[in-house]
Amino acid sequence: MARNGLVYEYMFIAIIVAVLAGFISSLAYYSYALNVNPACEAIKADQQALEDIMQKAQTTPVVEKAEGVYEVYIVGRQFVWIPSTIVLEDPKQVTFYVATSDVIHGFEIAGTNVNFMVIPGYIAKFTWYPPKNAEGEYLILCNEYCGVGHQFMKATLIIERSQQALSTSGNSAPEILEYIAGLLSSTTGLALIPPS
Ligand SMILES: [Cu+2]
Repeated sequence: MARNGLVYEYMFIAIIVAVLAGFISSLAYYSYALNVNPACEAIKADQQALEDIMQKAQTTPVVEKAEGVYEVYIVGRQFVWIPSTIVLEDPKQVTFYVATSDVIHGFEIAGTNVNFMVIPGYIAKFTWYPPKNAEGEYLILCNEYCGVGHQFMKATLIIERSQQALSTSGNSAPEILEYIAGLLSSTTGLALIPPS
C-alpha cells in the first residue's frame, strides 16, 4: 500500500514538472522566437537620466522633431502625471519617453493602443502612430495601482487638427486595414498581411 502511494506521488511530481516545463518553454519561445514582448522598450536609466527627463517633463515636455513627428517626455509620481496637459498639433508619429520617480505606474491613453508599464529605474519608450481621425481630448490615466490616490492620477492629451489636415482626414479602406494590422502587431506581435 505504502509503495503504491509513493508511485502516485512520483507520477504527480512528473506531471507537474512537465506542465511547468511546457509553460516556461512556451514563454521563452514566444519571447525569443516570435518576439512577443511588452509593448514598450524599457531603457535602463541612472539617476542623471531620470533627473534629465524630469527636467524636460517640467520645462519642454513636447518637442517637435519634424512636421507631425513628436517626442513627449512625461514623469509619473504618486499621484500625478507631469505635465498634466499635452497638446499635439497634427501628430503623425509620437514617441513617448515616460519615467517614474517612485513606484510602478501604468501609462494608458484611453481609447488608443497606448498602454505600457513604467518601472522605477527605467525609461519606457513607446512610439505611437495616431490614426488620422484621432482628434480632441484623450484621458491619460494610471492603470497600475500605485497607492491611495491612484484613482486621481490622470492627465489630458489634446490632439488638434489644422483645417488642411481635416480635409484629408477621411480614412480609406486600406488605411483602416493598415491601422488594424498595426494595432494587431503592436498588441500581439502577429503580422497581418492584407490580401492584395
Ligand atoms: Cu499610478
